[in-house]
Amino acid sequence: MACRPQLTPVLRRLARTTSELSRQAPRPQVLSLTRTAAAAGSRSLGSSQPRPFQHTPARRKDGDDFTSIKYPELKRDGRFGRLTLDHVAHFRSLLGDSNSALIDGVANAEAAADDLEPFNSDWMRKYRGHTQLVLKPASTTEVSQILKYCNDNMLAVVPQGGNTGLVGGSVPVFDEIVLSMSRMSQILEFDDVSGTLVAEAGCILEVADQYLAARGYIFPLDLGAKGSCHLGGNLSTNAGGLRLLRYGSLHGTVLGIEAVLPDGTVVDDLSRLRKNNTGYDLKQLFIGAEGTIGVITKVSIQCPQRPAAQNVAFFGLESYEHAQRAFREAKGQLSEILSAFELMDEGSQALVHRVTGSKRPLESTHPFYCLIETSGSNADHDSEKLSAFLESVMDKGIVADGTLAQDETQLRALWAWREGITEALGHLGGVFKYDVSIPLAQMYQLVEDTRARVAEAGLLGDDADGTHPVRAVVGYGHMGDSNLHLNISTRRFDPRIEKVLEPFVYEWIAQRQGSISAEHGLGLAKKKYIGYSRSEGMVGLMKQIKGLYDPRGIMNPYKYI
Ligand code: FAD
Ligand code: 2HG
Ligand code: ZN
Repeated sequence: MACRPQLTPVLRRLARTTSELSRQAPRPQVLSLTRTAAAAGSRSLGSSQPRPFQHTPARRKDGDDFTSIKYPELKRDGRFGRLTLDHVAHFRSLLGDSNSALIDGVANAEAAADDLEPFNSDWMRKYRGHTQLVLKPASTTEVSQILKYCNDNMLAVVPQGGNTGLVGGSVPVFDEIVLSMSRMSQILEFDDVSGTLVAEAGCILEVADQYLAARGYIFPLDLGAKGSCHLGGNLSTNAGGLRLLRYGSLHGTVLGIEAVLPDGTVVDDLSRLRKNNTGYDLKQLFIGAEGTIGVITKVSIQCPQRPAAQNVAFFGLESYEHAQRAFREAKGQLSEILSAFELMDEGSQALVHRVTGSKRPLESTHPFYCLIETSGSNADHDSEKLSAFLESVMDKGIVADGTLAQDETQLRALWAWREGITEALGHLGGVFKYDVSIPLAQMYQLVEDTRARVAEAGLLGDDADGTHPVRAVVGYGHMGDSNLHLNISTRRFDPRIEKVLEPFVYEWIAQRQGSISAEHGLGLAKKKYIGYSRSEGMVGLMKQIKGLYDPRGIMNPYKYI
């Protein structure tokens, strides 16, 4: 992927014409989360090398972080059977005796505890279940046999991909069986004329993208957890990510799926066709179903050609109004080469800086920053367009300061200031996360109103002695998709925080006809708030679909609706 060193002179020229702007030659900075990650004993999601998700090696001895204890209103559904040694023996007969296929805590809970822990705990360490059995099928037939048996015996099941979900959907609440898709990770087919990729659901997103890169193609989804999340998990959450603006939603790019219903029926809809109007488009129901109606086993997806040229610019802006103007200009001037438009507030960038210690991309601080990426096939054409864009937004006083990546390393370093926010926040303590969609004009107002409310309640303070339980209220997200991530970073648990935030945030969104879950899904975290964004009638229809596909209710219970 070529980045255009020629862009630097453009910025230098602009610096001479607009004196108040402190533009500079780009300074390469690579965010290093690894150091702090190791120190905190926490997890690190790389973006360069696909690598398995690093879970806490040792089981936590304390029990008060179990979901069942933190949320006493959740009660185990008595209709579900309890696992017995006979059940485990049956699963061994299906999958074989090897540890790679099955983790058994039924026979000896204590001995298996450390192996089970990564499957019981979510990425944020906010949710923790009590599973005693992890099954790792290696084929669709095995998934089908497992689900049929579970359905017949009323055993509840949680499908699990890379376990990077942010709403507690991928881990059990009580003793549900975890069905891990990690052994179904093969790329099965690629057509280098049409760009159609077919892969098993457990294929890691970054592995698929690297496979495509070697063939001149790109996966039409990219997100910070790409080194760990699975394609099946991506589809099941209908993940949006960093380039939805350019490549659209999975509802458009996914051509087909293979899935297994709870009764073992294989849904054979692995179409490779772009057009297929023969009957209901049933695959769409599985995209965003979060494992509540079946298990996705294979995916067929339309992949675009990998852009030959890519550029990234990082800007500082004086207000949210300026960010909106920059977005309007970017769409108008960069049109078909614009591939990402991301927003970060100063609070979010200050926290990344605090965690990584990396030198910031710009000399001065600003209330807002935008990261713009362009991707195109003609480097000269793209460069010309970006130069004209930069000149214009600076001349109009929309952008206060900016820097451009001059090579791949700098491009990655600039992206890290955006992609690294979630991980940095995770290192600082607890986080209340809201993933919302609101009409653009009002989007950042939610952060300001929430911050004011938390401050008025006397909970917010960036003090060294840690007097206040809330460290910061920050906002960032996919501005190009009107998708805001409101994050409240906390120092410690304090019941007053949640009371101040909820239902305030949800009511605020509902009043503006927004969505309380723009891209992360409902899982356990948002289940009870669905009514703020969906009418009773719509929820009723969803329940009918759930009842039709999963009449015994064994799939990912206690979540979603
Ligand atoms: P899991 O977390 O394992 O599961 C998620 C849900 O899908 C669960 O309900 C699970 O039961 C179900 N599921 C998993 N696999 C299957 C299957 N094969 N069949 C049926 N159900 C299944 N999300 C975004 O949308 N955009 C982002 O930009 C983004 N950035 C992120 C950055 C970081 C650092 C992190 C930690 C997360 C981010 N996420 C983002 C959230 C998360 O990565 C995505 O939701 C991702 O798609 C989840 O994939 P996974 O394989 O980890 O699924
Ligand atoms: C992102 O856009 C992800 O970085 C995660 O969707 C957002 O952590 C979050 O709230
Ligand atoms: Zn996001």
